[in-house]
Amino acid sequence: MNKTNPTATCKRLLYISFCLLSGLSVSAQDEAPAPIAPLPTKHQVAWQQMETYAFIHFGPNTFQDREWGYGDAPLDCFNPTKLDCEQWARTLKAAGMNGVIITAKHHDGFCLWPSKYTDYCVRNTPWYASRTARAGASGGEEGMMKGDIVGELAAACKKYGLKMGVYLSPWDRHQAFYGTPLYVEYFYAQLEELMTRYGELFEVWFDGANGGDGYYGGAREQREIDRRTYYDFPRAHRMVFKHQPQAIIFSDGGPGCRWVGNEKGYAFPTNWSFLRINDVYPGYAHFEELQSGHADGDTWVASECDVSIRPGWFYHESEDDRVKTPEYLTDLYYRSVGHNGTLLLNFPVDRDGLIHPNDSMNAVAFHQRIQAELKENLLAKGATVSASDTRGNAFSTKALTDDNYDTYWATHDGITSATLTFTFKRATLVNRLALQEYIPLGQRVKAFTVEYLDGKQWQPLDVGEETTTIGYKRLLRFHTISTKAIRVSITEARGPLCLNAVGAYYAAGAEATYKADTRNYDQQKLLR
Ligand code: FUL
Repeated sequence: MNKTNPTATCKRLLYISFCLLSGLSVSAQDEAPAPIAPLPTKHQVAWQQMETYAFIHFGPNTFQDREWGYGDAPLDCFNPTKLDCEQWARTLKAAGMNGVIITAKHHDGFCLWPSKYTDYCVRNTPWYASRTARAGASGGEEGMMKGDIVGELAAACKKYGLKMGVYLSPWDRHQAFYGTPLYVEYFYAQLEELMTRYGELFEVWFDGANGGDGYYGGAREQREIDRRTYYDFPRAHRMVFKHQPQAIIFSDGGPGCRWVGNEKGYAFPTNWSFLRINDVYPGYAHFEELQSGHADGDTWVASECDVSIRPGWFYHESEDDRVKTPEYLTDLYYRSVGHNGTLLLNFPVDRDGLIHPNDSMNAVAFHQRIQAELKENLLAKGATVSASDTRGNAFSTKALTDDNYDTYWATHDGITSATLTFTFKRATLVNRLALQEYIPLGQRVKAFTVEYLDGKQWQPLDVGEETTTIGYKRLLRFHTISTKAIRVSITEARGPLCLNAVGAYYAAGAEATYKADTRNYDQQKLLR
């Protein structure tokens, strides 16, 4: 039983008539489909392929039980006696994280590296004194790293194969000159230190929280700046790209990747990797738009879903028993990576300077669970695929299950809807599906449906959320079905279709965990 999608068939017939009338031959197209703008850079594609990476929030707040330090914490509070960046790196690796971004400077202005430009940094803490005494004055690489937490993390990342990124808060509640032109120069001097000292960085984070009350060298007052102009962000972008051309710059509106509009770790199921770039600025208030992107956007700025493994970004002992469970984190994975975003999972390093065992236990169990749920693509061995349209041999349906990112199935020019039918050798249990568009050629799919063969009848598959965009990756969960065939129909797209992967999985013991209108998912409770 292999019905084809009537709309796709119609379009194909129209296309054939057009070719006959215009004297063109109806041949297989061997050349690749033309890209459809906006397009990602190769660095944006590589960044999206990382899928999951970690955040580390650490600083005086950790010792003062604060989330937003006022900028007045005494330097002697900072003494993580067991600090071990290799423990972080090992833990993050085991939790499936492919990189880590550290709060080199948070809003309190304290620097985790010994900055030339301020005394308000690790250099003047008890930790530094004991660290450097232990390390000795050996010079060389060890000498460069000693007493430098950003440096120690960079070395640990290198050792354990993680990419590294930095968070440099534009807002600084410590410096007396915050709000004046001098602070902007200070900000750039620090940015240059970070861009030049620690090797290759995959991401640079500029937070949207900017200006307000603070210590400001003892003034203890309110200071407002114009978020759109004060920092001259285009200058920051130039500086980053000069030293770190591959780095993805995060902010509310990119340019590398965008905030997803909530701090809860998920994107909406409809999620375009585009923004109308001139409409979005630091502190952009239309959170809802960031969660879905702009369908008519002119620039590629994919979404990053940030969330902490605990309620707070920084460590609080009172939250030791409020660490997100492996089940919760798994749910977030499907709503972030599976909704065309990346997952940036925060680990609040504790007062010893370590990732707390409750956090590492749950994070590692989360990773193992994802690996188990999506272990075996049942379409790769046990199924045949037929497509209502295929561009040419170079773009055959084989590409969908060959595990090669750069091969893809494509349709002819003019064909923007098509049906893929996967037929199993025998009835098979399935409860997860994965779809991927070949994003180097753009994000195209606007709507699709999924059906399964129930006896002799095609039934719609209830995946509990709208089936609209796909993008880099779309993951679908549903109650376990036993079926002989699955049919994916792309019903609307911005151009010919280019899909590089389709997967069907059976997550044993993990029934679909939700069935809700995700548009209402905690929307009322957005932080910020
Ligand atoms: C926010 C900050 O204000 C929080 O403290 C945290 O760093 C989070 C990741 O971004 O905007």
